[in-house]
Amino acid sequence: MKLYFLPGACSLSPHIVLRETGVNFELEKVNLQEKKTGGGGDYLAVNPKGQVPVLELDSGETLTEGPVIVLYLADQTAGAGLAGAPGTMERYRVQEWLNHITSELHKNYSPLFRPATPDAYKDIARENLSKRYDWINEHLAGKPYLTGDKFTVADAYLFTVTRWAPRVGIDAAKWPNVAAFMNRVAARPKVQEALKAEGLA
Ligand SMILES: N[C@@H](CCC(=O)N[C@@H](CS)C(=O)NCC(=O)O)C(=O)O
Repeated sequence: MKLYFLPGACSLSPHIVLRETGVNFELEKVNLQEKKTGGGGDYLAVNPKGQVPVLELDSGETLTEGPVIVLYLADQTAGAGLAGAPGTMERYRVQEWLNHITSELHKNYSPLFRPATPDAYKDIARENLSKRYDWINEHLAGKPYLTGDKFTVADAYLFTVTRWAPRVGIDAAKWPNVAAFMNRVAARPKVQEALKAEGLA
């Protein structure tokens, strides 16, 4: 399998999951501005949406959308226990979190990275994120991970997007349970490996 990624972008989430599962994979860094693959090819031919992540399967087929890629990976390596079994409440809880993170966090961060976004819009996006982190902070009280004691693919995604907070003027330290969660996930050996491989550690 091959993961198309950009260092520190949302592709870090499936990158962490790939390492946590222990499968063999390759990485290919994408130039998102020029929409070029690492080898200088047309990235839009890989993903017409022009975004990372993309997971290229051994069959040559590609899968896009981070929350779907991580569930695919969890299902291929069910023994790693990263998303609960399909059809169980454990799985629906993980999906509930993936959906929340993608729609309420990830896509509130995105406009904060675009220079053309008006300041008033950025203020609203920061306010939305703050409200979400208030709730996540409460939820994480007494729990190491989002769904309880076990690390899941949802934790990899929350970690990935919350790493962006300081870059967009959000101080995650004001949510102590979120800050502790970030340290806990960052300390996982496979997460360290992923950060190092992306040049972020
Ligand atoms: N819905 C997609 C969104 C992916 C996404 O927003 N990727 C960003 C990086 S974090 C990207 O590639 N941005 C470049 C662009 O949209 O042109 C997913 O969840 O995978």
